[in-house]
Amino acid sequence: MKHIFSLACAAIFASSTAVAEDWDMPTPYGDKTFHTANIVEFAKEVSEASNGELNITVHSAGSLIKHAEIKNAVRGQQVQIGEFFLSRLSNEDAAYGVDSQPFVATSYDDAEKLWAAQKPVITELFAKQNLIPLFSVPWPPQGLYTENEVKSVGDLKGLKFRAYNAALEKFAALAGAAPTQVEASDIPQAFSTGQVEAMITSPSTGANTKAWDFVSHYSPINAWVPKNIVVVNKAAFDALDDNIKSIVLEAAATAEVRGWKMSKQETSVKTAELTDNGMIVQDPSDELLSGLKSIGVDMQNAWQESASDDAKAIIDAFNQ
Ligand code: PCA
Repeated sequence: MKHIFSLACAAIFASSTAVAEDWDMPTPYGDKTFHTANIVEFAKEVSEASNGELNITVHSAGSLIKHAEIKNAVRGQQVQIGEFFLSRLSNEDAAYGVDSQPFVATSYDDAEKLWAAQKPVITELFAKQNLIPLFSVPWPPQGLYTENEVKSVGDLKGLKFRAYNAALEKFAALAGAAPTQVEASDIPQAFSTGQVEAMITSPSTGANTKAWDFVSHYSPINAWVPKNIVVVNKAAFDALDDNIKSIVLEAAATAEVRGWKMSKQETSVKTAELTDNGMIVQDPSDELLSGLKSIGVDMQNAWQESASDDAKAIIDAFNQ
């Protein structure tokens, strides 16, 4: 009897260890970031719903894989799943970058509409790299951080400007500023060492990096609403049992809805945090806004020339 029992235990143990999976999930963003809180909750839901058969460990702030390498790390199965800033892939295809084009989609409603048009196109592009997009969540609308009040585009001239992707680099350069790429987690150091003196980012990233330590003005220019995306390696996903696959997809759908909600809440909460810490939060002047928008128009024209038909179709669908 005892023998049969231990055999049974061994069988249960063997079968559960055979199917239990441990996945690593790198993200460039730190623990204070709402995106990170959202993916930690996603991982928890998957682990709970699967009774520990799939455990996802989130590695924040670029601790496991640097931002620039995350997509390829998932592709090469160095990790099974990961999060990154979607428009960083615009050098591979313009379709990845539509959400970071200045003044195309500037509100959450726009962003939702744009994502609906973008999703099928990038899903196909990712499939060619054996990647499956699971969910995507926007950052709050992007605003301008400067030491002095900016009344027109001319006031940006020569400012050392922090950028996080090619579109922002181009935007800053066209505005006469001097852009440098800096990861979100390196922002405080970049300001304190004088590498940069201005930036465009969300109130979330501004508050999380204590922008008030370096600059005194914030202007919610709401120039675009860029997204993070979570992708999974197709082979890793296909290797899961069907019920675990469903659990992952369900948790992903929940995380997308929760993430958009969190993002919207962040906009007001984090803008208030900037004010509470002494920053002057000021709507942009008409002159500044129209100057920035005209740079956006030039960028959009250039974008149209470089984009594939599928990428252009995203914008057409969005404009309908
Ligand atoms: N925060 C990230 C991306 C966009 C945002 O709001 C960053 O500044 O790097």
